[in-house]
Amino acid sequence: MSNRQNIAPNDLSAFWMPFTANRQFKKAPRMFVAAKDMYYTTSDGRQVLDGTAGLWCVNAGHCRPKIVSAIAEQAAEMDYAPAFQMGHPKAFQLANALVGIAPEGLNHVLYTNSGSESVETALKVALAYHRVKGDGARFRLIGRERGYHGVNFGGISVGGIVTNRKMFGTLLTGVDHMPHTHTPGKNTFTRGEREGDGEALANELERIVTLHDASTIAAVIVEPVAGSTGVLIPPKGYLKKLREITKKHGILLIFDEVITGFGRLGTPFAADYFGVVPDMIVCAKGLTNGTIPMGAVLVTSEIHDAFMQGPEHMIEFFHGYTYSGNPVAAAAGLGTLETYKDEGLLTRGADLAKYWEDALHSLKGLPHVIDIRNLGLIGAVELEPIAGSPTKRAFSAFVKAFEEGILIRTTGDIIAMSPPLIIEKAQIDTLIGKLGEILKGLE
Ligand code: PXG
Repeated sequence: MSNRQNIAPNDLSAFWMPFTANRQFKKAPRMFVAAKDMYYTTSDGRQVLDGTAGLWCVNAGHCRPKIVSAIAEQAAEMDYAPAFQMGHPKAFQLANALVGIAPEGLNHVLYTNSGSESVETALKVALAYHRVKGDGARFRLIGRERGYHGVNFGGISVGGIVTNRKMFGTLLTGVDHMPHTHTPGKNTFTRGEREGDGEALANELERIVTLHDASTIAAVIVEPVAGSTGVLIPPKGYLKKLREITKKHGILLIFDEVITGFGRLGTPFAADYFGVVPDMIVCAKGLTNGTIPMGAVLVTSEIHDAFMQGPEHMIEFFHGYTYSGNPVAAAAGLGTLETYKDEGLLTRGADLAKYWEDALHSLKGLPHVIDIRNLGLIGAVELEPIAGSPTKRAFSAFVKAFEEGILIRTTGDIIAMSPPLIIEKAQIDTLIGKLGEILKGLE
């Protein structure tokens, strides 16, 4: 049976799709049926240039041979091994490989199955860490306005996107939020990081520490570059200052690198890009190139070692998932890291970043474009909302883009792009060129 068949809309009702306008989608479905390198194939046989690495995860491009064969071979050899009180070699190999590319000092890995679970895991490690050190009064978790840390209860509690929070009751208690780093209407069309207000914004954390007292705060969690909320680039010096303040007060700093991890900024992790080493890194997505669900939390030896006490037959940390370190996912992770290494992908973004920046900023002056932001191989084009119909203009751009053969993402009236790290300059030209034409034709 061909996989190119058209699927009738009334076949689509059973699947309640995630973060999707279900009724709109099911009236006019957009389906991908195949993918290779930089391109998807649609159900009607068209090629679509992937401007978003799937959902920020397919960093090595699609259906890469080493990853495909690693998955196939592992699935045939050993599909599953119990995750608790048993092991299998690839989970250890992958942990070692991850530590090998991680910033200095992040020497231990806990596995999860998604970014959301990685966030929950990191928050729980933070609380438990202080407790095993005899500092259990540190129970507060500090996030940031407009932050996105997945969709589970801890993540939406420390997160700051109102639509993701308002339906879900009281969330976690003991959470506070720093202000976001965006300055709408100011600093527009900045290339990369802006100067000026980094330290002042980070100092807002001091205000929160003063309010609650440092002795009650367990951890601060931030995305080094906020992605889902619309690509907010931190001002220069901001993350360094957050590190200084957290260190001074004995507060753990968690970087949520679900988007920024694995080469997105032209360095293995954003921590490397900004020269700031957190106490934990939360990751997922690019870990397996989007193929098999898997996430991880990298932690320092200081954190890990604090748990390694008490009788040796006792479980040290009461947490984990059935699929933590799943063999097929671990094989996919190894195939992915090998592909990144073979092709220098974790640093390739550094060579392309300037070309990407120039291409993006060439859209300045086109109709409705009110801001353009970029860092590494991340880019955002913010559109003036249609009065009374927020999000409609960007969504029309998204649908038109799909029809014209490019895949972009929108959040609110912001178009976000994050192509696979294998993208060629000519493909950047195509992506941005087509987007420009679409913007010219928008209502
Ligand atoms: N943290 C961050 C910073 C993320 O960006 C998650 C956690 C949650 O990961 P999971 O694997 O549970 O989805 C994310 C996910 C988008 C978009 O286009 C972003 C994400 C997911 C889907 C779409 O903005 N980020």
